[in-house]
Amino acid sequence: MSERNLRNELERSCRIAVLTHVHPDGDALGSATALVLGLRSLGKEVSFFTERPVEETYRFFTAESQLIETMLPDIYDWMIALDCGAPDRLGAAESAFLAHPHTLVVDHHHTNTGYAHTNIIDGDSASTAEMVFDLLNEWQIPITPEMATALYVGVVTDTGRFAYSATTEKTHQVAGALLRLGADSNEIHHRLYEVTTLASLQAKAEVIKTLRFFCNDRLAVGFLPRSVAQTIDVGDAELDGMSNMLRNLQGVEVGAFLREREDGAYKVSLRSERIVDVSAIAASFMGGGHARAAGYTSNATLEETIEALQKAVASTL
Ligand SMILES: [Mn+2]
Repeated sequence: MSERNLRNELERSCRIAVLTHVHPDGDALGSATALVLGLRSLGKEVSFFTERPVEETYRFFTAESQLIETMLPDIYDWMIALDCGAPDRLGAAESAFLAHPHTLVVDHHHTNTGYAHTNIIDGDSASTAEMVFDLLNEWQIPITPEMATALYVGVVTDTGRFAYSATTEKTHQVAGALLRLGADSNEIHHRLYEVTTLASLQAKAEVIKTLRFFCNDRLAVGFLPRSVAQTIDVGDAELDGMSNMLRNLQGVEVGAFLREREDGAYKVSLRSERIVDVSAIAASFMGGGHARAAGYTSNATLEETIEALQKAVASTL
């Protein structure tokens, strides 16, 4: 379906559900917020669903979200998934999405196989927010300052502040257009990168205590136990920069941050400097992501998880 026909289809629909991946990041929430507000400006009844309440860090720009438990898939004419590389990343909404007759995916994960009826996938795009920016323009939906702010958050977070290799000339052009449309980059940077919490600082201290090196010190692994996370009450968004912090150590190629989840499994977040394709490593453990930033979940023990990771990284160095 062409993007214009798609707009006509959406134009004819009344109720639209917008979804994104579990543990939504800045790009997921930014692109979803802009699309939700844009479709609402067309008079559509648009609901935005997340599995858990949006984290404090991101609340300054997000549209109000509802929890997936309240979702009644039958009442929606369309279901749209943004920034979600695979259907299982939709969490509790996966089966409803796959069963729905009118679904759209907009995503930039190059591992996305196109699990919706209509798929707009661009593995070269630095963020889903850039793609939503293009779609809103294509559909001639005006971008308000609120929407520009949300999209700018998506662009700036998914490019690591315009630093990752996926950042292109176009990324900067989109960012420039968003500033012109009312995004306040100083305020956004302040909210995202300067304001920190005591919990985040304490989590860093804990992770530094666990730090271990492998592969001739090219792999740095840090770990946060569940008991500690609970004690300091730290959220996912507050742990966002942890694998970057490890990767940024001099001489380190891969930074790996392991967080013990409530169910005892380990969420492994990987960042690489410039050689190792961490999306390939994540994919070998049923995860996904990008060449420089990827992740997966491990159900093995901590030591088994680290050993398997160490072997996978060693084979690519
Ligand atoms: Mn993204």
